[in-house]
Amino acid sequence: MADTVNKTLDPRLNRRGFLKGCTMAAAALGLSDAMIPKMVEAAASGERPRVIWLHFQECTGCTESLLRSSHPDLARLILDIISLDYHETVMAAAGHQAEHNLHDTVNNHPFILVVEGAIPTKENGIYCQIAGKPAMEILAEVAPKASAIIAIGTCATFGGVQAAAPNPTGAVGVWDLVKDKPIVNIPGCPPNPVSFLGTILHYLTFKKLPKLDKLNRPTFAYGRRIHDHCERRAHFDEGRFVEQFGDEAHKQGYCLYKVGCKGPETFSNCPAVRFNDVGVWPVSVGHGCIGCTEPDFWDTMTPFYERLPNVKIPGTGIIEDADNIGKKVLGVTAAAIGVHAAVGVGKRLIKGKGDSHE
Ligand code: FSX
Ligand code: SF4
Ligand code: F3S
Repeated sequence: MADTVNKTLDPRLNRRGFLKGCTMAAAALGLSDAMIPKMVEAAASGERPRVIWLHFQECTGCTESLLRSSHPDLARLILDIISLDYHETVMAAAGHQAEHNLHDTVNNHPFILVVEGAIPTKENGIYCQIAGKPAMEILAEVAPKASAIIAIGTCATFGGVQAAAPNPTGAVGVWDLVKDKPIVNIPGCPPNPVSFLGTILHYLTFKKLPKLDKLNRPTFAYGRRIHDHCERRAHFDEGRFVEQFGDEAHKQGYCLYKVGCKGPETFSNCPAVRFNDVGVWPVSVGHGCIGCTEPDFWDTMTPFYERLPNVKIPGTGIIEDADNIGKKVLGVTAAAIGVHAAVGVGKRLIKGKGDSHE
C-alpha cells in the first residue's frame, strides 16, 4: 500500500520544478549553490523515505499550507521525495484498509513519523480518538518504531491553542511524551512548508537530521530572531512606529511594535522565506508577528495587540512608557544596531524551557 497517497494525488515533477524546489530548499538551509546538484541527486535517487503522518488535535492548517500551497512545485516535490504511506487528510484508503496500511508500514518497514496536532492526556486521552483509540495510545504504539519524528506545527511541538490556559484536555506536544527518539520540532501556526521540505531534503542529502536548537527546532529555519531581519527594522531603530492600525504611519509601513508585534522575541525565518509564493509574510502585509513559533504563545504572547513591555529601544535603554518611544528616539542615530529583547527570554526561563540560543 506504500505510495497510495502519492499515486492518487500528483503527477511526478518535471526537472524544472525539481530544480526550483531544491534551489528554494537549499537557500532556506543556507547552503551554497554548489550543494544544489548534490541535493537534486539525493532527491532524485528514488530512495524515498516512508512517512506516516498522524493527525491529532489540530485544524489541519499545517497540511493545508504544505500540500495545498500556492506553490505547486513545492507540494509536488514533497510528495515526490517521500512515500506518504498514511495521511488521513489526503489518502484514498479509508476504514480497515487505512488501518491496514498504517500497521503494515509500522511493522514491516523503516519510516519517519510526522505528527500534526497536540495530544490530550487528561482522562486517559479520551478527548481525541481515531479508530476507537486515544491519540496517546496510537503515539505510544507508532513512535517507538519510527527512525525519527517530525512534530509539525505549534500544536504537535508545544501543545498549541489546545494547551492554552486552562488547557481543559491536558494537551501536550510530542516531545512531552516521547523521550527516546530524535524529534525535530517545526513550529508555526502553521509553519512554512519550506522548513519541512528543508528538513526532509537535509535528511536525504546528508543522511542525518539538521542541527537543532534547545527547543529542537532546526537552526536553519529558527536560528534568527524575526526582529533582527525584519524589513521594518530601520523604522524601529529610528523610532518610527504605527500608533494605530490605519493611521498615516501604518500607511507608510512603519514598525508595528507599538501595535503588538512580537518579532523582538520570536525566532523564525518568515522575513526571509515568506509565504504563498508571492513574497508576503504577516509583517509585510501590515500585521504584527504574534509569535506563533514560540512555546505557549497563546498565553505568553497575548494580548496580541499590546506592545511587549521592556523592549530595548536604541538610545533609550529599557523603556517603561511606550507612548514616548517615538519622541525619545527621533534624531538618535548611535547605538541603533544589535538591539535585543529581554522579555521573552525571561518568560521562557520561567517556563523552564530556556532561550533558543545554542
Ligand atoms: Fe495547530 Fe496544524 Fe495551528 Fe492549525 O494542523 S499549528 S492549529 S494552524 O494547523 O496543528
Ligand atoms: Fe519588524 Fe516587529 Fe521588529 Fe518592528 S517590532 S522591526 S515590525 S519585527
Ligand atoms: Fe508566525 Fe510571526 Fe511568522 S506570527 S508566521 S512567526 S511572522
